[in-house]
Amino acid sequence: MKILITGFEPFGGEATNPSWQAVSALPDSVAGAEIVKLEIPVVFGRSADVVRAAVVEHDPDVIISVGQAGGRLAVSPERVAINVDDGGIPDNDGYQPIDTTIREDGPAAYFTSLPVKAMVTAMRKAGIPSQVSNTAGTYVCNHIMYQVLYLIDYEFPGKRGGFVHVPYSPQQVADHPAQPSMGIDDMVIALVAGLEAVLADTGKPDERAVGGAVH
Ligand code: PCA
Repeated sequence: MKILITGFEPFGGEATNPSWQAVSALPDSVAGAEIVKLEIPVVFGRSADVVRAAVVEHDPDVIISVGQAGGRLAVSPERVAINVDDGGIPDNDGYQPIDTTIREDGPAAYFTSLPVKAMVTAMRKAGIPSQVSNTAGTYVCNHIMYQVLYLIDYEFPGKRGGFVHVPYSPQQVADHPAQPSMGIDDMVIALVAGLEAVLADTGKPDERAVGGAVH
């Protein structure tokens, strides 16, 4: 079993991106599975090319991307990716799409094929705040999640894919007073617990746990 897990380079004026800091600190093996780590650009389109090349090179069973969601309180596995790019800020190549369809021949949305409820339960059992998220936004994180699930749908059947957002790191909130943060070590604990939940998953329906949102 092999898992490809990606983190992003910094964007939006930040000096660091906690997603890559946490991903790069992961062990090389979790529950017997090989963990392949990859830093990817915060760029529409090119991020997906980089991930696709790594999928071809490594042939992973599972592809998980991790990104920074400044302002969030908890590590949040994403339920769904939508077929739209709508950049609130330009990407790292200066491109700012507005209401652009990601894949003309793709569905309006893809649900993750990861067991997000079981992942949240595992992260919480490991002592880290976690909750399911029902929107990955419309920036590069939603883009890469959609692109990975599209690639699995059209080109790499049988693989599983999904996305996890992490909060700011404590270092980042020195510049964002009153924003929540989480230490990189805690993100690593959460990600390992989430990976273990993915690996323990047998493909049966996800755990039936309360995790919805009222708004
Ligand atoms: N977060 C951004 C893109 C890269 C990242 O780490 C997002 O949530 O879209």
